[in-house]
Amino acid sequence: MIRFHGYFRSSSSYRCRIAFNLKGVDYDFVPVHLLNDGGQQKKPEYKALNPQMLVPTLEAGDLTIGQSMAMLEWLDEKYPEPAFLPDNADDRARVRAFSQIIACDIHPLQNLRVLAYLRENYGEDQEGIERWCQRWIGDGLAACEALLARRNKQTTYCFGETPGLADICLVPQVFSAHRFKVDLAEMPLVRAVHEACEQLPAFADAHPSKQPDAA
Ligand SMILES: N[C@@H](CCC(=O)N[C@@H](CS)C(=O)NCC(=O)O)C(=O)O
Repeated sequence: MIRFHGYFRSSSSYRCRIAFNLKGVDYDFVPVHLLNDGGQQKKPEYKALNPQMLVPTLEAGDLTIGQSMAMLEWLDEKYPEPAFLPDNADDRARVRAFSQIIACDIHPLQNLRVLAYLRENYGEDQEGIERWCQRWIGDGLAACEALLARRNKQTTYCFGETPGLADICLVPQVFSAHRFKVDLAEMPLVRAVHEACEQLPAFADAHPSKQPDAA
């Protein structure tokens, strides 16, 4: 049985929850509260599992890994249906490029430890933090919108008629955009994909508000 250590509001945990649901894979959930007890991700027993002290962590037999994108690809290889990636190299590259805007260039800048650092070392207040997040999430999602506009044909999900890796990354990022009051008015394609995904139980059931550890 897979053990999955995560936190309800963590985007990278949210990605994996969507992925488990789409694949129909069961797992034991181990909550790691990022704020309680000074941050349970910093406890030695968790650090032994994940030296980065970040959620999520996945354990399956001999495998213990952090990094949600590695988990998504592992799940896709272990449980090929439904596929998260298209069947040709060019389309796979498009999907990965879109997903990596979110996973590599947006999400790290809004991470709890980065925001805490801005507060503690640069004296940022809540308004300053929101402006920081709005800037980086807004710029990144604007690039995602441009990539969606560039598709040869408009599709229900990011890159097809079934949801895949790009959608798995986009939906949690839009959740964070709402949380940090990012204006998505000029991003109709991002909003349309988000709305379509939210209609699917795999996405709806993965929403932070539905998790057992939701505060
Ligand atoms: N690139 C990593 C990012 C993991 C990450 O940043 N996790 C955040 C929650 S979304 C975290 O654990 N933050 C705890 C902290 O900042 O102390 C992944 O995709 O798994």
